[in-house]
Amino acid sequence: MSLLSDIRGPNDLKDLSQAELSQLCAELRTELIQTVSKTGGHLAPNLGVVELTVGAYRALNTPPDLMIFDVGHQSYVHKLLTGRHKDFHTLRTYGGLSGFPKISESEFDLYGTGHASDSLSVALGYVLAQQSAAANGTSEQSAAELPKSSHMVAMIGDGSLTGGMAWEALNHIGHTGANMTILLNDNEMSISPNVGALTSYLGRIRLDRRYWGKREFVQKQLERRGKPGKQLLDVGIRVRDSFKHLVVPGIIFEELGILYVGPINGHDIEQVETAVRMAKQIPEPVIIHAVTQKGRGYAPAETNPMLFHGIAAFDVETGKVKVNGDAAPSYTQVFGEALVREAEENPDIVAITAAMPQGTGLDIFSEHFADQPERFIDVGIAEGHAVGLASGLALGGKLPVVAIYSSFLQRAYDQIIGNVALQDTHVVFAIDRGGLVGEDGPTHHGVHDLSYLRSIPGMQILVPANEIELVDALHTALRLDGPVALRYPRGSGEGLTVPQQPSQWPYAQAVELKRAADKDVALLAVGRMVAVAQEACDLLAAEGIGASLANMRWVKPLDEDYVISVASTHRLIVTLEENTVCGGFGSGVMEALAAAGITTPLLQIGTPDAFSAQGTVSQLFAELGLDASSIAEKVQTRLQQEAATTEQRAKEERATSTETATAEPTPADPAANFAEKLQAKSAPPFTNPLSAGKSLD
Ligand SMILES: Cc1ncc(C[n+]2csc(CCOP(=O)(O)OP(=O)(O)O)c2C)c(N)n1
Repeated sequence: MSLLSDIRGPNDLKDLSQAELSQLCAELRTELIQTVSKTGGHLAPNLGVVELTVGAYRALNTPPDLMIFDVGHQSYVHKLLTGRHKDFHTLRTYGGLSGFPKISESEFDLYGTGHASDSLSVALGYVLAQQSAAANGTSEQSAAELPKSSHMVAMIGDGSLTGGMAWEALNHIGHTGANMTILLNDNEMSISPNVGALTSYLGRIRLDRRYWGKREFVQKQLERRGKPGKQLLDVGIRVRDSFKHLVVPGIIFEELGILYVGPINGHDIEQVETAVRMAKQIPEPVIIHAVTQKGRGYAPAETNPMLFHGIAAFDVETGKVKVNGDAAPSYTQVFGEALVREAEENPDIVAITAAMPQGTGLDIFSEHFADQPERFIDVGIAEGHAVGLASGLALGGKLPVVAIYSSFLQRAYDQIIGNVALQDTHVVFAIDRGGLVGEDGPTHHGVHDLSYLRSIPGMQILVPANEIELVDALHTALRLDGPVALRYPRGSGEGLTVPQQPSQWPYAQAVELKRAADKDVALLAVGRMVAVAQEACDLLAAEGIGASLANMRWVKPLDEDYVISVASTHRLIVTLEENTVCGGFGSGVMEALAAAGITTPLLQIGTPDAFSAQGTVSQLFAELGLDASSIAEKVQTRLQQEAATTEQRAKEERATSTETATAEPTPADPAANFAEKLQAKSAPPFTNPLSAGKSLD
């Protein structure tokens, strides 16, 4: 008899016996392993929080009590306990359950997370809003909308606790004394082993056998906190004599005004439940330090929690990833290997990651230069610091390469502007996951970087179209001055053989790939869209439409001479990018045309001004009209519109002319000829059911 399928909400956990709880945890683990083995996802983090989530929910009354999850990659157990068991097989698929909490998915998902270290700020804001409503009274309606007497628990990992935003929140939480619980899930891991002084600090607490693992101690400690009541407790909190400093673990939190409880065994439901129950009763902020094992209960994940942090589909028996043997090396790998070759030549190169050595390919670098550890820096989940640090390193004579995913680099926007661009330091930003990333969905799509970087004075932005170009772009970026960004997508390259000796790109020059005899349209593409545009060119050619094509390579500085030259000779300019059309590459082309006073029609194709869904990249390309047939269809439609407009204008001009008012267009009229050509060729136009009605124009 399955217990899991009968759980409708967290309150259903309350009546379960110890034996049933053990069975439930086993069922949860089986479900996690079976589902993620098919869909891929964050397995090890979730296996590690099974008891932590169950124990916390047993102590809470949900709703109105609520839990919020930092990053949210460990929220699968929460999803399974909050009415989503039936749909769990759709995890991370197109139209299915999100791999992260999502407000629109469930009333139990208080907040849509995906990026690290923000849970404490959000939780505090929520608590303060409730406090304010309770203290001041709001309008009848909004007071009614707020859940009554709810308690907020924020679950945050030791990795995410390294992020600056979490410490800004701790600072504020201690100051406000807000009644909330921080459930610190300490598994000693970020994606890779956690780094930094805080980690060493937590490690010292963990290793102190006076506290860890002794249930009596936990019990006593909790009693000391809770039982004597608030009055005693207040005294207890305030009296911070030196002896207590020596013996009470977690003093760093206590000094900030946050009561520390722990360390407790995060796999002991009773300990977790007791701790959360006590924390709920204490009208102060409390941090419960729970020690857990990442990947718990599945041997391959316990042995290799890094691999199983976020894993593709795998074989449950062997724990081996089901790899496509023919897949070309990823852009990430090509970048990592190329940087090693460059750094062999240039001893000033220093590589920086913000807790993502594997994800960015810098693990290759760190292993290669293991004997020069000063050349590889992992700052933890601290993107802003990584960028500030890079600028200082550059000022000190180093050549820093900061490798960060496009969406996570958003965290460091101020540092990119103030610490790097304004100082004109030569920092190279290697921006991985530029474009649509697939199943991780909207929090992780890297579709804003071209826009947010393009507006920064002095920023140079290179967008390689394949893995050979990636190596060349890196080679080029390392030889420029000032801030330089190169951005490339997630996943496999095109399978091209990367030459050992890279080439340097001519500065701000596009590469024309095709010049059509009939200059109907010029496609200007960057990155992965170059290959798609090539296909679109072929489809257009089959329809008798002459399409020229250029790989623009440089989003900034733009090859304006080239843009102006094709705009002067073609009927339509089309820009193609895997970035939002708002302020991206196409906007750069538009600005260049406007500045030159050129009025050639422009069609900008990219991701829309909306958050894109999760799914495979090809599903998303089809949905967003970024695949070749959708592009060809849009181009054809736009050409027809332009031809019709031109013809209409010509008609109006003829009508106003007294001599030729009744004359028919002559066969030599180019607009009429072109309109005829399109009409003859284009009925019916390309059919793409997936893109119907979803034009991005
Ligand atoms: C701002 C930001 N940077 C990087 C990441 C990538 N990331 C996702 S989970 C994770 C590690 C989190 O470690 P921890 O909080 O300890 O959770 P665990 O997986 O160990 O349970 C990282 C670095 C992110 N989601 N957000």
